[in-house]
Amino acid sequence: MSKSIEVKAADNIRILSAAMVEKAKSGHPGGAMGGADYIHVLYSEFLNFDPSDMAWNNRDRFFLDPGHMSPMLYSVLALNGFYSMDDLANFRQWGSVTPGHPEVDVLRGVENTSGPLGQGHSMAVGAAITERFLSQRFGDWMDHKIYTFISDGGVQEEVSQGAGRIAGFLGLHNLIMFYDSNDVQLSTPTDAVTVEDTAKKYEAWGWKVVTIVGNDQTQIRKALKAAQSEKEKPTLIIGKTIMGKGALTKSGESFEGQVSTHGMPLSDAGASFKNTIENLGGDAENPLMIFDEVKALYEKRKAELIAMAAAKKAEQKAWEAKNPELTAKLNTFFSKETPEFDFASVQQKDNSATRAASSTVLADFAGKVENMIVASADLSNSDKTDGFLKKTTAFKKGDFSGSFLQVGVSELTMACIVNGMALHGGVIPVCGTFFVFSDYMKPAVRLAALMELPVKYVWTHDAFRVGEDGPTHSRKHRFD
Ligand SMILES: Cc1ncc(C[n+]2csc(CCOP(=O)(O)OP(=O)(O)O)c2C)c(N)n1
Ligand SMILES: [Mg+2]
Repeated sequence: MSKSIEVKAADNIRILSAAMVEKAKSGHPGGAMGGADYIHVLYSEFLNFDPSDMAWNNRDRFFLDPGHMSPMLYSVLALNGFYSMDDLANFRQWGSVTPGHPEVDVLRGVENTSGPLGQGHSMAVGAAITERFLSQRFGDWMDHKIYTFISDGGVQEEVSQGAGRIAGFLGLHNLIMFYDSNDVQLSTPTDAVTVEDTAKKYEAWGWKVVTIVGNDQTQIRKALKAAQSEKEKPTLIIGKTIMGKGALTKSGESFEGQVSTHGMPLSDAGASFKNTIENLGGDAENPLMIFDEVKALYEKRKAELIAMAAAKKAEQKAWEAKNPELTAKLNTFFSKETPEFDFASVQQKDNSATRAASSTVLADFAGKVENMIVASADLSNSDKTDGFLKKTTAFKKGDFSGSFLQVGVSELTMACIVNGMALHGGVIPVCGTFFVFSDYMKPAVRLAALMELPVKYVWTHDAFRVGEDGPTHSRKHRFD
């Protein structure tokens, strides 16, 4: 039986992924090969963006969590024309546009820097909140979806607990997460470390969960369609995928599902690169190529996407004509400019504590800096972000009219969420907690710095004198 064009496209992604890693003599082929079917269906049928205007504000976003699966992302973006075969050949090389783990590059379709597991999908939660915030203010003509891709590592990372809880609590039905569940991780099969029923866990948090064969494109398509029309809950599509799909040994036996293909070239892992590429329909001598039919399929999709975006932009123009004031506001929101603000007009009391002074400023921002979102990890009345909260309301399911996010006690989640808000754009995210708990946020603060995100941190209780509460307050106990 001849292969369908759909399978051929996914095989093309597998071939490119395996070949990039082989050429670089390092990287992660196995996961990328397993996730190829999903990523192909998503990009060729579901993800809305404008290939002629990649920074279009109303595009759907795709947030990758397992950055080690970068070959999969670069490959599908190469099918879309954003990376050349030379770019793929330079994978992981100094100065190349294809670093080992993706670094935010919106114009090429990379929405977030990823690698530290768990952060990518948590950023997606922040982007999904932002989409709801903006849609509520400007109208559903600007609705779009936030897709994210998680793997076993991201599900195991503790931050997924906070991200999953918040997304379920807020009923982020615009969030669609694919879990590449291949039962293999870096050192072992997953059953060496967990007996968790992940579907039940996400259901308990208020998600809609569907489990499918993650290499079956018909099932992927069906699950994505259902997720797109979901109106109440975020969707988790658990795709049971095959690590290293298509991999063969020297003697032509299957080399699928092997832990060794997680993080080294196929030939080092124990497979035959030549046999694998040939099995997938490629040319082992010249594997970095795109099949003509696949090229044609993506070119056709490109034309459709440009036409769909043009229709959406026309709709926006019509809305703008009817809503000049809102249009001006929308433009300010996305301008990345700090709104005019007269700091001299802020009235501070003499000798007030810095957190009280901060609260006064935040209270003055409320209502004036309309795209500011303030979050706190269950400390709003202590870190004094409540100065802002008192003038607005906290987000709840179906109601994003306020501007405050009560994150609960989950500082790392909060820091990832505000990163996702900043990446989405249109809002100015601020988050607060005690200075001493900034340690819990550090991995996301680091990524914010790497991505140069304009996120604001309100860290309070950093004085030596607030010692009565010992380890939860004093900076003294942090540096001792
Ligand atoms: C926070 C963090 N800890 C550890 C790692 C190192 N690491 C990279 S991938 C991985 C596990 C991979 O398992 P999975 O996510 O299932 O990917 P697959 O093996 O299926 O490709 C680990 C531990 C990391 N990238 N981030
Ligand atoms: Mg895995």
